[in-house]
Amino acid sequence: MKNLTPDRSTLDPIEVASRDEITALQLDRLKWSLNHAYTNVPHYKTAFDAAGVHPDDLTSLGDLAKFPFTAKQDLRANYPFGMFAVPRDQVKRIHASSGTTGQPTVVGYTENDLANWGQVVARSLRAAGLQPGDLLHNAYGYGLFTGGLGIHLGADALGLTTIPISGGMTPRQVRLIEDFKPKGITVTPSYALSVLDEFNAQGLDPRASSLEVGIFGAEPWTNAMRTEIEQAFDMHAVDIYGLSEVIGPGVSMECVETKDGLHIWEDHFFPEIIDPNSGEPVADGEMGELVFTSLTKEAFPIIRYRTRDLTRLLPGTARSMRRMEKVTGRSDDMIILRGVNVFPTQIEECLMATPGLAPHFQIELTKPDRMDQMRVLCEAADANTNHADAGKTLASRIKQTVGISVAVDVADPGRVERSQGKAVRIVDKR
Ligand code: DLL
Repeated sequence: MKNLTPDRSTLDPIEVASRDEITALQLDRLKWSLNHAYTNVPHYKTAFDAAGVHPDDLTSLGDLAKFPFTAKQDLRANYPFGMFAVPRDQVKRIHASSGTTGQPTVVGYTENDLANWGQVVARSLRAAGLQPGDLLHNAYGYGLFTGGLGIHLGADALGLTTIPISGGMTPRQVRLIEDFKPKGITVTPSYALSVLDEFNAQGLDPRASSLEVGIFGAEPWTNAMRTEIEQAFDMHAVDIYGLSEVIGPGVSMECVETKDGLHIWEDHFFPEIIDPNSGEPVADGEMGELVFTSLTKEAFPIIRYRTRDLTRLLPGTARSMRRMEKVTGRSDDMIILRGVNVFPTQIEECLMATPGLAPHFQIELTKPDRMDQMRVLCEAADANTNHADAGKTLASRIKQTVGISVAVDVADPGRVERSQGKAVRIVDKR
């Protein structure tokens, strides 16, 4: 793999500023953001008043803990445009979550918001090792989902040449990578595996492709998966995180030179970690639920938004801004199986460590005889795999490391449903 470490002189000054500079900027911006939300969004006025707090009560960053949380249901209750803080005609762009689990969540951006979003995504793409003039194959979905258009905005801001291929039509993805020779690919890790399969199906060597870096996010993935993808493509694999409610992709990003967690672009997004049960903030370094407050957003300010993503905050390394550890699960995806908490990423880790199995899987939950049962559906890497042996190895690895008994089905290659965007890991038949 090539050394893609960006030249430090090309970074935004704030990326390498002192902590004091960063916190001073955060405090100024936080005061503005709380006032802006309180003055212009009825929901925030009502919520702050009910909690007996006013934006003027904030004199230090720690005072933020006095303010009420915002949850997904607050956004739903104000569907579609009730959380906007500017007149509708100043909103230049609308995005929305898919809404498969209820009413979609609608978010909006002013012209300044789009410019800031472009800046944080540009910063992220640069942290991955891309430079002005490089070619980017953008396979995140275009549309209401923030992935495709958000990355596109940042690629424009950085000065890349973008191939807006979006997700799907996998044979064409491979053909265009072969023909156009992009340096970077932006895609969900699960769809990257589908693209990898297609390389092999066409008899092409993915290691011989032009790709030097993959920028993977929008769903959890493990370091074991990183190693798998890096080896398969002979390229770097780095993690990008974000959520539509906060802006989209580009809230935090892993640096290609360190790959040690994701630097949060703290000049725009203020992070906290809370105990998900008590709601109390915990110290940096402790695990909990990630909460974000926007510092610069005009159309859709968001105050103490509970992401449900579980992680911890770590000090800066390659950049001054704090890091968050790779998100290996969200509380919504946690399966409680006979009293044991299980995340799909734990199954992924066990699977990746089992020889003879391909990296694709789904978890099926059933409840025969009133007892929850988990079945892991996976597939053989090739015709040489002994299905029964590989299945037994995986089941005993899960038993040893996660502590639960599961059934494992090892199907023929190609039998597990492929993702074209975010993978569906859990099929709940209970
Ligand atoms: O997935 C934004 C995005 C697009 C991020 C492209 C990165 C790349 P939503 O559809 O609103 O936005 O989903 C947000 O996806 O709360 C996490 O649970 C999960 N997620 C996003 N990035 C990561 C990641 C986009 N790198 C939700 N690791 C978030 C783990 C992630 N989970």
